[in-house]
Amino acid sequence: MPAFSASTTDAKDSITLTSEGGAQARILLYGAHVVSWQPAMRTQEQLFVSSEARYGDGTALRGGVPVIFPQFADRGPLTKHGFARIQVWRETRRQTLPDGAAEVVLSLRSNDVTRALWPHEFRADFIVTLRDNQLEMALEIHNTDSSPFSFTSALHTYFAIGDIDRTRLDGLQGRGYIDKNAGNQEALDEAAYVQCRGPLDRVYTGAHDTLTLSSPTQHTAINSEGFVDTVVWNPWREGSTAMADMADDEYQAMLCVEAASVMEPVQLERGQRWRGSQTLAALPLEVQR
Ligand code: TA6
Repeated sequence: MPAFSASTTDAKDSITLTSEGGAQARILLYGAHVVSWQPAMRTQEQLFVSSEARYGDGTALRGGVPVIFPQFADRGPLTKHGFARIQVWRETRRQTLPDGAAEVVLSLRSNDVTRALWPHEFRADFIVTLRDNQLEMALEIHNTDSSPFSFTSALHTYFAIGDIDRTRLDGLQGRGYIDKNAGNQEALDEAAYVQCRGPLDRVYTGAHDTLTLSSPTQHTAINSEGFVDTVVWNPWREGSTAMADMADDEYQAMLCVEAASVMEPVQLERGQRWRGSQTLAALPLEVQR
């Protein structure tokens, strides 16, 4: 099972996109996993990948943007977070858009392995569109079966934030959430912004406006469409220590802000399609609060 190497950018198992103005993103075919995003205006990597990350042979990479489908976490009978992140996807299109954006489409069809786990026919397309200071990731699910199915899903984005003590997430004030660390209790977030001071694992329910993530290395507007929930997760020291694929202190350098559909499974009739996307836009660091 290969260890993840950030320096190998031309490996045959990954795709590197470059926008007209020099932004770069790298996507592994394994999991259609975005593992790197560097907008044109930044010198810092914007996605966290653990120094202990491994991938392949059923192991999901710790960091980047795992594609979660058809089951979020352990909310169902499947393996945790479903199988999309541990399947090898196929590149089906790559193009430059008229505005200079670089785009790639990776696809996954139901196959013997997925059918044995989840008996449905589907096609999944993951579309990554890189503009100079924006990364758009869209997951499209097409029910190619003769009967309906339902699923939960997420883009489990790990942001590289540099210092968890100087990181805040704005845009969730007044929203209800399910607190996984408190036995899935419902709560209302009255705080002006989310700041981690210990382990945090929340599913914010229902649609909301733009979120803004601010840290020493990050000032990013986060928008989602199609996905109706937002998951915010940091395992803190005890969680990092318990994970074999994360160094004990790496919780200080990451925060997951996930576009998700968790509480209400998406229902797809035969022949129907669903699309969910998360768009990250880099903002100048100097206007950070
Ligand atoms: O999205 C948050 C979460 O469901 C957490 O509860 C935590 O377990 C995390 O995902 C990571 O899951 P993983 O299977 O990648 O270890």
